[in-house]
Amino acid sequence: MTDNDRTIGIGMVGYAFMGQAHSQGWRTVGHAYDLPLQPRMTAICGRNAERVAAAAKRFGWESTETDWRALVARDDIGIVDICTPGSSHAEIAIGALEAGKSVICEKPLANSVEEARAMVEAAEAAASSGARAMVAFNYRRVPAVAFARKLIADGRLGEIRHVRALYLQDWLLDPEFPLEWRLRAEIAGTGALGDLGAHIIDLVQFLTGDTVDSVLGLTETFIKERPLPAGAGGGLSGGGASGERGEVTVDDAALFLARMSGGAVASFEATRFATGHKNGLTVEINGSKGSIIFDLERLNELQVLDAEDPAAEQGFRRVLITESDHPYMEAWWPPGHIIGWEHTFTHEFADFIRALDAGEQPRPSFADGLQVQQVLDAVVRSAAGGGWEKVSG
Ligand code: SOE
Repeated sequence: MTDNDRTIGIGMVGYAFMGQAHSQGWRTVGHAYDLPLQPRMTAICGRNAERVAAAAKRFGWESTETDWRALVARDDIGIVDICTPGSSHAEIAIGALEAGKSVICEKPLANSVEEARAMVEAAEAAASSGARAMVAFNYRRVPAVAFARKLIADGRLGEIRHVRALYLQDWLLDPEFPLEWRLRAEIAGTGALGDLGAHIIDLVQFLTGDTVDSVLGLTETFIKERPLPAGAGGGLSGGGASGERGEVTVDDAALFLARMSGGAVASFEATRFATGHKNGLTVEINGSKGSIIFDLERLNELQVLDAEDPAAEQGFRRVLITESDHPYMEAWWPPGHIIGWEHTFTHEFADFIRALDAGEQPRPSFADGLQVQQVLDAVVRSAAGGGWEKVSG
């Protein structure tokens, strides 16, 4: 904890999986890092008063709101943290920015390019008053990823030729798994593409420093109908007990090839049907002087190959990214004492608070989020039309 007693109130919207993960980050960040500004867990917001009160108690928030408009109007809130499904991101983020609050918003930034563009405009308009906006691509904040970024930026891999990025889950294997919000286009936008594909698009662009220029994609929905969840509302008729089923309106899997702005070729695969893979995110990058492999399930490690080593000694080295001078690791434990997935949120909040205090634009910005949205959009167009699509800027 810093000696500094300047504080900034956080108002978080949403209290499900991401709300819980972000709460953990906010609880920790001011204790782990010496920040110029102490975050305060001022208020948590959700539509159901009883449930949001229970979440506040469990996660450590000081007060509750049941309407995001009331939250963003509060004088004791400086940062609004959006952990809701994609369909509400634009409305809440724009409302918060117009109220002069800084915003951190879960990914993907929005459900469409138009919404994302409106969010960028709101962020640009609010910047003159000191408000800043960031999209929460948390995997940039894995120390091994940030370290790999540095190796690549320093030219250690030479010219980048190949990128292979996979994000594999299997939680939809059971055809009786209910039609939850992530499977409905009007709430989630897309399926595996936006939920998982957005992560690997951002990661690849972050790691290589290049952007995706054009794509050739396909998407598939293996199970077309699923049981309505018990008590389903929000436009779904009936639900649960009746045994009624509803249409899955998003992709279960999305695959695409890409050409990168720096000349590399890339392949991406995002799926919720990779039997046996729970949250398998891997990125491999091959350059003229070396390669790296990152695997989220071994997030404290980076595989590094130096193609300039004598041929007889060449091979991937497993580098343990736990030294205090590795990115973000100064806050944690002695070398070899590993960290976990939840630390990515702590790290992203530390970066966000520091940027805010310094009057700088935190990255990834809403403009970065818009650019990822444009890649997603190009994949959707390509999957529908069957041909290569340019990512439109
Ligand atoms: C579910 O598919 C999910 O929780 C994503 O929404 C997250 O962004 C990802 O980090 C893990 O998987």
